[in-house]
Amino acid sequence: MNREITMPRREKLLASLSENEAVVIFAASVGKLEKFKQENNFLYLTGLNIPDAIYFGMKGAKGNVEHLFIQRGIPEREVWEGKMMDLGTAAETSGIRGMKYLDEFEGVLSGYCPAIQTIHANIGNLELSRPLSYPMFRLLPVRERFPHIHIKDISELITPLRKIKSDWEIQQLQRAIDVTGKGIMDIWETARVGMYEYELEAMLFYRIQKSGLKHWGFTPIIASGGNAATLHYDKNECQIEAGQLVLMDVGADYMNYSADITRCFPISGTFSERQKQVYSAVLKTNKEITSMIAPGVKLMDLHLRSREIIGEELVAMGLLDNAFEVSKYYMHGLGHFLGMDTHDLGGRDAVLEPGNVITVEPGIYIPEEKLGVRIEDDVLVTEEGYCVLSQNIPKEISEIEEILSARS
Ligand SMILES: [Mn+2]
Repeated sequence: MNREITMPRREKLLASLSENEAVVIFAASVGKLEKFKQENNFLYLTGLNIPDAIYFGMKGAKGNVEHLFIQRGIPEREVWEGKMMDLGTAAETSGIRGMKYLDEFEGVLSGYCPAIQTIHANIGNLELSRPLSYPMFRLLPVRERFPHIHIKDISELITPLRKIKSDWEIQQLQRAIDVTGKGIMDIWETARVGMYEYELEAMLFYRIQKSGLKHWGFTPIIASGGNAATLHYDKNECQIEAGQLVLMDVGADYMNYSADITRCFPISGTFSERQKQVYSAVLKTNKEITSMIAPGVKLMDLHLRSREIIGEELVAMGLLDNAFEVSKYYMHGLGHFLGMDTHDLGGRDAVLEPGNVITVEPGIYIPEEKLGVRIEDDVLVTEEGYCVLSQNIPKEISEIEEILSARS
């Protein structure tokens, strides 16, 4: 991600500030022996995959000011962590002129503070039951010494930007989706009765990495039989038994853009009559809701309509007397915004706009029958309506059974 991509984003962000408002975005830190994953707002605005840096932007009386604070390359530390990025490379990649070192942050920020009214930072939601985020912790001295400054979470400012995806962003997301889809289809050809859920997880991750993508977008769910009725089942520890339907809710990450796909398949090769019935009801909902997607449509209306359809289907199947009780077997929302965060910025009250990407993921979960079905696609809202980015990943019963029948 270079400066041609990130500079216009920062220009838009700073343009949305009032005079004497500032933005402070903290990069992710390196966890001990953990894989580094950049903070998404920082990456979105700077394109830099370096830990512990800080971006500062401000709309001042004399125009915009920008600084980027990065770590000094300390030889003793570089022995362990590798070469640090130097100021010149960071400036070249990001297009930020006011480069500084991290140990200058407090001093530089103090100089601007008397003029600043509001700081928008990636502090997250302040909850009494949870520890302060690292960005809030770093900004506490500001609140103490400059009590006139309001410190607000950045999401209000950055959501309108991040929820409209550029063509470049769609390309990254499409890559993540295609690799995920190919992995899912490979699993259909490889999975056998008696394998463990974690074996499928390992095989899928191997294929994702072999395709050049390094991370999962989120913890994968591989749920056989009744495990699929636990919505966020992520233990992936059970042995898959003959006759079970296996639900895989998975997504590879590419350039911090995350796919989010759910497919279900019968481990024995064919759907039972009951599995077919429930699967068909979910598939019908998935398709009808997708066809409603267009600019101006409310995400909430898609959700409500999905409840109506599934409610009717559940009554027809004899599972409910009254469609209003749909929550008994369909207890989650229809979908969410998708992007750098798997549950991306956007919110449930959103009205769809061209450039939004959302998931469509209706489901039916029947614990007493040890059965759970969800079919999840990733859908781009276009000027004309919609484009299903995951359309190449089969979801028809006949298509899935055909792929499974090719197993030896
Ligand atoms: Mn999802």
